[in-house]
Amino acid sequence: MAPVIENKPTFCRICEPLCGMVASVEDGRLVALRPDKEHPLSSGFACQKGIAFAEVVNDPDRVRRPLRRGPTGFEEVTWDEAMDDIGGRLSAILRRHGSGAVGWYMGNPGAFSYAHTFAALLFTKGLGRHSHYFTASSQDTNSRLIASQLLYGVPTSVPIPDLTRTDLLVMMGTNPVVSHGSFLTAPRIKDRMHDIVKRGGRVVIIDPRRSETATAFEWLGIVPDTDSLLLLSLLHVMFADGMVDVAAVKRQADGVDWLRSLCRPFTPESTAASTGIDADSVRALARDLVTTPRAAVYGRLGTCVGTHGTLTTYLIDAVNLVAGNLDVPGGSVFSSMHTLGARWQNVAMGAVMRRSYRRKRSRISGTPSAIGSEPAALMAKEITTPGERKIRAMFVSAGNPVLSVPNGEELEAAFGELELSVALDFYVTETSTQCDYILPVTTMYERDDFPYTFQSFQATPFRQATKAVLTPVGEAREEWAIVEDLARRLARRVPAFAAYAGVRQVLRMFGVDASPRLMMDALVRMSEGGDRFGLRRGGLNLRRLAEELPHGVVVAPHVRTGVLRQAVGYLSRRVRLAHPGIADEVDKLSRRTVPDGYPLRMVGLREPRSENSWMHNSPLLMRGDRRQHALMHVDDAAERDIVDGDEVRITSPFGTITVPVLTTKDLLPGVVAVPHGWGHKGTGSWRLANRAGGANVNQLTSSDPADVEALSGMAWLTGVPIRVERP
Ligand SMILES: Nc1nc2c(c(=O)[nH]1)N[C@H]1C(S)=C(S)[C@@H](COP(=O)(O)OP(=O)(O)OC[C@H]3O[C@@H](n4cnc5c(=O)[nH]c(N)nc54)[C@H](O)[C@@H]3O)O[C@H]1N2
Ligand SMILES: Nc1nc2c(c(=O)[nH]1)N[C@H]1C(S)=C(S)[C@@H](COP(=O)(O)OP(=O)(O)OC[C@H]3O[C@@H](n4cnc5c(=O)[nH]c(N)nc54)[C@H](O)[C@@H]3O)O[C@H]1N2
Ligand code: SF4
Ligand SMILES: [Mo]
Repeated sequence: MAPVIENKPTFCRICEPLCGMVASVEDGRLVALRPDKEHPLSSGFACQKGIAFAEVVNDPDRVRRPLRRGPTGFEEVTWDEAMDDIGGRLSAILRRHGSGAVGWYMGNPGAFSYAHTFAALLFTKGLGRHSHYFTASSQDTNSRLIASQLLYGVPTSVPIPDLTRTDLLVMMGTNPVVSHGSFLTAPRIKDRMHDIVKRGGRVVIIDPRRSETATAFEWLGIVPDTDSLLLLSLLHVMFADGMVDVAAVKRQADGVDWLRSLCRPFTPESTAASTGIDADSVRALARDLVTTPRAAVYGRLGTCVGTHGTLTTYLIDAVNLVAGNLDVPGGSVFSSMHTLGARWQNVAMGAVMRRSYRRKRSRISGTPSAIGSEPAALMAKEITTPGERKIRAMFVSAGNPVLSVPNGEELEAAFGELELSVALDFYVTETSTQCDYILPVTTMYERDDFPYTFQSFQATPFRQATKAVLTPVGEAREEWAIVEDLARRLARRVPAFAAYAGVRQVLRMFGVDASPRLMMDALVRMSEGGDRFGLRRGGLNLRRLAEELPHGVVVAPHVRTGVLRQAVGYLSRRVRLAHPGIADEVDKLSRRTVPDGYPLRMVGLREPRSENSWMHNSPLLMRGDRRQHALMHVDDAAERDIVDGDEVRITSPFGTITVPVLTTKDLLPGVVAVPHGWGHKGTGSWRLANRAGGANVNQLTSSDPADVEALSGMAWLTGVPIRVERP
């Protein structure tokens, strides 16, 4: 009998466009993945990583059964043995030291699973209010979220460019041709950007490197970590040259005069030497942003991970506001699910978040907690520093912080001090190899999903949900199920969990499974296009999405505008511009110094065939004997007698690495670009990744509390001072 192959529509959850995919499945097992031609937005596009994911699902190096570390390495154990021991040891730690002794780090892929996100958060917070919660956001998004919290009163109100309607798109610190967009869910983003040019508009890329995106559009080179100066000078010009419709801006925002005096000293002539962008270009850009009716500035990773990420992000939004481009068609807009009562949810959530921001501080640096999480750059010190709330038990799910946070070696060593460490992952990575247990988890195609995290960043309002399209590989379990199991085991010993387990038990007796899935269903039903629990015939719910609309559905042609008053969590319903913390950051700009002996600046670099640290074990992605390379300007190389392919030593005030270098003219002189996510050193089980090796660029970044960004706890990952030598 011929094998029966089913083709199941679903979507990719490696990165943010969430491209439509068709999984060919035989007997519950994945045979192949191909792009979904019937997906309304990605319409037949998927990148190499999306296709290669079949190799991750079926990877022979994948962890299939729970692993426990023994004297001679990892050994397989049963789920029951693993969970029993973890539950017992965790309860003992909790009894002795309280919830402050427990930490959880959730990495980037966690954000792509609603159930995982809820599980990690509820579990950690459920332990008690002293527990530690870290996410990859402090290397990624916290500065963006805190800028939103300051401006709009609520961290989750994040404006995005109105991609499908704008005529001037200024993109700072982002390379969407390679990254496919971030804080901006837009399948086929490159095509959408070309559309702007086709309709007579412009796309301007502000970046120290003539990136793949800058090559395809207009490039304005900027010295790393100076974007806030450029933005202050743009604001200066707009105000000083009388371009601003002050009355209109004052209808949207409080503190306009405060902002005007904040940017007064920053003439474009005074910032040019630092930014490398001359005064005439600044004036022209300011004028274009004001006079083009549909214009937007957008910033992403490169503007989030500098020394003043929150300030830079705040200023991007301030430029959009002052230029008259906030919350208008083609400008910087708030995409939202438009859930019933969203306005009051924003007020309530904003109040809770702002309160925790004021009150909860890192015990190491005093940095305020950003959306309930602590700086991951300080995780090692949270483990090694004695005193109350010293971490003794650590969970890591969907993260590889030994490679992704500053000073991986420090963190690696710190893991050795833990009394209990548990990884939820499907690989033995540089991080999970340090743990006492590795619990095998399902990949995205082995679980149902609704991409909750990304609903508010959609350039075209869209909904898609999927069922699991495969049966779990080996004994893999979902994170939510693992946390549930652990919570049940703790319930007997930890009061918070007893209450939690009890409530769920009672609900179950009434036939209600109070799972994250139920919450997602309620969200879909109460949001734009939803069925309002039956009140709106033909409306959406989670089951209908997954079963009847498997390719997804566009719920509105464009992002709604004129919604600022709903997006703002302050009772004033207006943007709040005046903040002492922002003034402090501006103050610090003039006091920045660079230590002697580090004449160059390091920036990051994402590659089309990598996803942070975790896709280097796919033969398809690693073909051609791929290796990590740093990029350096030809003139800087020549000055140091360095030629293409040379191994060079890169030294920052914080560490040293050795990498091969490629020379290029597509960089500002003085800038060196180094990809992150490499540095596989044979401790993990991923054989191909180990062979490719590379260097961990985060040995060059700082885990010193003084280098953690003051307002949001962000790691400092760009513009790091370095020198480069032939070893
Ligand atoms: N192929 C691939 N795609 C990915 C990922 C991946 O690893 N590989 N990772 C995913 C993740 S986790 C994320 S968060 C997104 C990120 O996606 P993006 O936000 O697009 O980030 P990057 O691709 O890192 O591009 C950042 C750009 O900022 C520039 N830059 C560096 N410093 C500065 C600066 O000081 N000022 C300015 N103006 N520019 C600067 C860099 O040169 C670089 O071109 O990508 C996602 N997509
Ligand atoms: N120098 C420098 N450092 C950076 C960056 C940079 O640009 N420069 N970028 C930063 C950014 S934007 C980010 S987001 C972080 C990422 O930081 P992390 O999230 O800590 O690191 P990843 O490499 O993404 O590791 C993801 C891990 O999750 C596992 N995994 C994949 N899918 C699943 C799943 O469904 N469930 C579970 N449980 N595990 C899964 C993978 O096997 C892998 O071990 O790194 C940051 N670090
Ligand atoms: S662009 Fe991102 S979401 Fe789309 S197929 Fe590639 S990895 Fe998957
Ligand atoms: Mo990220």
